[in-house]
Amino acid sequence: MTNSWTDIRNTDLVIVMGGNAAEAHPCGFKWVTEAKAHRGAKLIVVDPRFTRTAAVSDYYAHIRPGSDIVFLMATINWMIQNDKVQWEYVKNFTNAAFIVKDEFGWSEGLFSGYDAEKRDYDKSSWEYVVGEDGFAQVDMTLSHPRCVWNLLKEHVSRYTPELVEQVCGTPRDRFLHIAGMIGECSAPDKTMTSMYALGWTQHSKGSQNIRGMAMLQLILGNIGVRGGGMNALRGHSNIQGLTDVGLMSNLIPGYLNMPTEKDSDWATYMSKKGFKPLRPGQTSYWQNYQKFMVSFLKAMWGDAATAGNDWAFDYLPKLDVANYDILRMFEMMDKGQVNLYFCQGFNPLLSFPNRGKLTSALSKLKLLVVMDPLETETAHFWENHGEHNDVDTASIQTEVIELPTTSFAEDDGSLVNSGRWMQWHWAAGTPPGQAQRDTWIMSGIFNRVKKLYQDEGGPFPDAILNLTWNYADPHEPSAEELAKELNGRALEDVYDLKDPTKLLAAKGKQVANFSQLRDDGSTMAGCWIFSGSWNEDGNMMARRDNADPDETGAYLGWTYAWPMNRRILYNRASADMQGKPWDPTRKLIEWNGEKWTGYDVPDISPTAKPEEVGPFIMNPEGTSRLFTRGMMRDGPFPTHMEPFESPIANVFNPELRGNPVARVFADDLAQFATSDEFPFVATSYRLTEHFHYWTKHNRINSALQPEFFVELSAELAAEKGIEKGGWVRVWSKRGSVKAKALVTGRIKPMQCGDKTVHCIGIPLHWGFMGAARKGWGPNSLTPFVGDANVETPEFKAFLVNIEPIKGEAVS
Ligand SMILES: Nc1nc2c(c(=O)[nH]1)N[C@H]1C(S)=C(S)[C@@H](COP(=O)(O)OP(=O)(O)OC[C@H]3O[C@@H](n4cnc5c(=O)[nH]c(N)nc54)[C@H](O)[C@@H]3O)O[C@H]1N2
Ligand SMILES: Nc1nc2c(c(=O)[nH]1)N[C@H]1C(S)=C(S)[C@@H](COP(=O)(O)OP(=O)(O)OC[C@H]3O[C@@H](n4cnc5c(=O)[nH]c(N)nc54)[C@H](O)[C@@H]3O)O[C@H]1N2
Ligand SMILES: [Mo]
Repeated sequence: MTNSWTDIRNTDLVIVMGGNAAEAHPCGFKWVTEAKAHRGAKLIVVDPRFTRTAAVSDYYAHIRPGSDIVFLMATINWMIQNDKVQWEYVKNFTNAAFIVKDEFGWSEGLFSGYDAEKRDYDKSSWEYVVGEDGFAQVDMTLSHPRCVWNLLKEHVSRYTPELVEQVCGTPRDRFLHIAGMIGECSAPDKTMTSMYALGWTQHSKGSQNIRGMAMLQLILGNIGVRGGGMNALRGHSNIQGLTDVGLMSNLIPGYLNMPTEKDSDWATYMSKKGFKPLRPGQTSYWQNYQKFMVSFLKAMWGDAATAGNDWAFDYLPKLDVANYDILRMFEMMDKGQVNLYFCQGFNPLLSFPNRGKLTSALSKLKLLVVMDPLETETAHFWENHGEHNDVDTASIQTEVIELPTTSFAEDDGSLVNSGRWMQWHWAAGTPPGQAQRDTWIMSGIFNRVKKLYQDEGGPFPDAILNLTWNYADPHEPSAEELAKELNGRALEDVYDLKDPTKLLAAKGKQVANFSQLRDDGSTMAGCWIFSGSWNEDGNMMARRDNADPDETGAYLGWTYAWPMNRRILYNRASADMQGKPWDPTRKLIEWNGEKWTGYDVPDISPTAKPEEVGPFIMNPEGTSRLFTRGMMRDGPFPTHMEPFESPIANVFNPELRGNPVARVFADDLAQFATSDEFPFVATSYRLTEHFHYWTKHNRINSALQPEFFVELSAELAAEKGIEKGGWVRVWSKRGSVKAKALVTGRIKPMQCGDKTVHCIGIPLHWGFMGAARKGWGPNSLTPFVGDANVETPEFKAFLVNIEPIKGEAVS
């Protein structure tokens, strides 16, 4: 989230598109209710299904799964056509004025530089014109034909209300009504908030869906302001923390990059992190990259990381592919390239696509270790459960070891919520039976591996033998010790860079925040963005002061929000070029002639003059980006792409299938279907009454939603002779499931041009372990392909067929 849950109460308009907040985030959704009750805010929902969020909305429209880019680009087009643009914001705070290279272009659904064979773009034309002075050229009048604004105008001109009707199946008048409601929020004193989750991410172009809304929010001037923002509703209680501490295979904690094999040494790696400002006087905060990276390496390897050995840079693994995401790992497993799979707090057999392939992959392992408090399907993948897991046990040679762990409720630690609040929690129970904390188990493994290297040697043991491990109990580091390590401390006395007589942090003390981190080896920090969360003032994450002066919803004394306890990112953009709030009634920060003051921690140097320094300090431009340059693999603007399995051809180019740069493994390509055989669009989702695959182990939840079902419209049921409550078979090119039919008015057939599109909804909570009745989920059916940028699987739009199963009783 750019903003916070509590800030949603400050909005005028909520758009829930690509999520179902009332059911999947019911506690957070209360802030929508607050905004409606106390500010008269309105709620728009755009979803293929009439959800319980839709049930309390002011306006609802249905949309064909996987077509949101058309809707969003058409909304931007409508804003431009109807002059619903926050002009001062767009000109000064976005890259609208930047001039783009002549070679950049778009035609027939593709941008310049496409190479069909490599399934990739040469992105060199997706860049600004840079002058001899090293700065990007701009035209503040926005009249230059090659400025971002005019390129955007042309790009979105193809997306008309008629195209929305034809591609999204959303009636034109519904689209226009929504555009009108959104348009009101271009006024500087009106804000809209975007709440989204998997309805947008789980597509092969998921990142571009989100870009589309981010661009719209920038055009309306809604980023960095109270009641605005791009608000990703995170899933698992600590999934925000997972990405923050770098659990993605291509990340190092704090969103630093894992080196690739092209980064043959430290100098080469760092040469790509220069981040020279692209406009005069801009902050370009990533210029501090080296301080964060060296502090991380010092946290990892302490005294063994020295200037002489480039801070032990060589100890880090170097990626030979873009990333080792889960799809790639299972592909490799299936090809027999993986011996041991360590599966911690994860149930991929049910949660990843194409269960047939996953079963085959797990069967090729030598050893599978599962660390989990529950008996998961993944740990029991080899067991025959009749039709619910029909495997040939005797032919599977994988050895499986289950290590029972505690769950988060039996642990101390911190959970980072969607709003980046790091909230400390205390264990609420003692672990049952032989369950042990994850830290105990992992320490045990580390200590044993280290001892093996010590006793027997082996190639390149340095990274393991030199790993810092100074915990009071080396067999079980405490949550406190780990949290302090993430915050970081001074290894030598640290002085003010501008005043070398001023001591900031004495040797051995916790650093106050990341401004005290250094690149000369005098500091360490496990995760620079967490710096400030446990400093010499104590555990800031444990704070529980709910005072809310001026009723802004910021709660600056409640826990700790990274970075720097800032509650709204880019908050300098809440004020105009003179530093005066766009909306005085929703003041956030303000320039008082000398410095920034106000109700949040300024997201800019406190003395940076408003006319000189741009609000988007992480970008070398100082502005936000309507045109992303070469940052996204699939284009600097979002362009419409169909799902890999779609009933409709891409209107711009019928030859294109799915996202033209998404990675597809050869065997999977052969398993993608077309709509002549599989005519119906399926989408998958969760239910309020269950949490993934945990709560089916709980009798109360299992009673609330006892049985696997699929949802379909009354029209499709009539067409297929399916009875309400009757059994149906649903199958895709990859598998088949059996379910009860929920015939509902919540899903309607959609008219896309001359094609009627029927949608089938599939909830995901059933398996073959636990207290609930056995069942399936969507992932026996889903395709094995992910988003081109981040590899989130395409769970939300794929093709199936359906038929009634005759002869069985209707319950
Ligand atoms: N009770 C409960 N709450 C949970 C969870 C749980 O298991 N149970 N899981 C948590 C986790 S990990 C996560 S990630 C979040 C997920 O939170 P959400 O993303 O809100 O949940 P989903 O139910 O997966 O999907 C949301 C909606 O997207 C819609 N949708 C599908 N395709 C499209 C599309 O192409 N366009 C648009 N506009 N909408 C589409 C679906 O119809 C569905 O209503 O929920 C979290 N909260
Ligand atoms: N078709 C389809 N598939 C989907 C989705 C979808 O919308 N559609 N949603 C996707 C999403 S967003 C998600 S997040 C995934 C969820 O997929 P998973 O993460 O695989 O599902 P969970 O059941 O949440 O598994 C988490 C496991 O962690 C265990 N656990 C809990 N606490 C601890 C602990 O402290 N230590 C350890 N070691 N284990 C612990 C739980 O017992 C549980 O077995 O599913 C994905 N799959
Ligand atoms: Mo999730």
